[in-house]
Amino acid sequence: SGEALSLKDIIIKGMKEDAKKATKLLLETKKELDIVNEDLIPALDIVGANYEKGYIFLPQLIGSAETVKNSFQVLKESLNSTGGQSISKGKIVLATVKGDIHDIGKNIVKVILENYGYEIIDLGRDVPIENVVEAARVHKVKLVGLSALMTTTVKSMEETIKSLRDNNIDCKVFVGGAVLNEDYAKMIKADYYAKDAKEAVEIAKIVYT
Ligand code: B1M
Repeated sequence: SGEALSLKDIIIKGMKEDAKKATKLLLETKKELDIVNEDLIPALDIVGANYEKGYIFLPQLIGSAETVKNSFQVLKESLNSTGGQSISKGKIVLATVKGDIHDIGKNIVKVILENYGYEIIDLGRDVPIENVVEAARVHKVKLVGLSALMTTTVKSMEETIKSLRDNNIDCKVFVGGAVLNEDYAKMIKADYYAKDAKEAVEIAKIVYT
C-alpha cells in the first residue's frame, strides 16, 4: 500500500520495471515533450549530481539510464501514433561524437525531428569522425547534428566539424548536449546550437526551407 511513486522517483531509484506503467499514467495528463523536460531530464540531473558527489555509483547510474529508456519507449510509441508525416522534409545525419556513449538526448532529438517529418540517418554513438563525413557525403544532407555530453568529447565534436569542412562537405552543422552552450558552439565552429529537441526542429526548418 502507500502512495504510488512519481516517475521522477522511479527513475532516481532505477526501478526499471515500473517505468512504463508510470509513464502511461502521466500521459493521461501531460504531453510527451513536457514529460521529457519536466520529469525525465530533471530526474537524470539529480542522478548525475548524486553520481558526481559519490552518493551513488556506476551501476545505479546505469539503472537510472535504463529506466529512462523504458519510459522513453512509451513516449516514442505515443508520439508515433499521433504525429508523423509520410513525405520527408529533408535528411539529417545525427551522431553522438567519438568517445562519447551518452545517447539518450540524441535519441530524443531524433524522435522529435522524425515526428516533424525529417528523415534521420542515425549513426549511433561513439561515432568515428570519418563515418560522419562519409554519411554526410553519401546521403547529400544539408544538415548534420552532433551530440556530446562530456567536456572531454567536445574536443572530438570540434574535430568532427573541422573534418566536415576540410572535406568540403556542403552542410550546416548543429550541436547539442548538456556541456555545450551558444558560445562554445561558436568556438568549435558549429553553425547552430540547440538547447533541446524543440530548438533542433527550429534549426531544421531554417535549413530546409
Ligand atoms: Co554519464 N556522465 N558517464 N552516463 N551521465 C554525465 C554526462 C556526467 C555529467 C555525470 C556527472 O558526473 N555529473 C559526467 C560527465 C562529466 C563531464 O564531462 N563534465 C558523466 C560521466 C563522467 C560518465 C562516465 C565517464 C562514467 C564512468 O564510466 N565512470 C561514462 C562515460 C563513458 C563514455 O561516454 N565514454 C558515463 C556513462 C553513463 C551511462 C552509460 C551510465 C549513462 C548513459 C546512457 C546512455 O546515454 N545510453 C549516463 C548518464 C545517464 C548520465 C547523466 C546522468 C544523464 C545524461 C542524460 O541522458 N541526460 C549525465 C548527468 C547529467 O546530464 N545531468 C551524465 C538526459 C538527456 C535527455 O539530456 O543528453 O543533455 P541531454 O540532451 C538534451 C539536451 O542537451 C539536448 O536535447 C536533449 C533533450 O532536451 N541535446 C541535443 C542533446 N544532444 C543534442 C543534439 C542536438 C540537439 C540537442 O543536435 C544534434
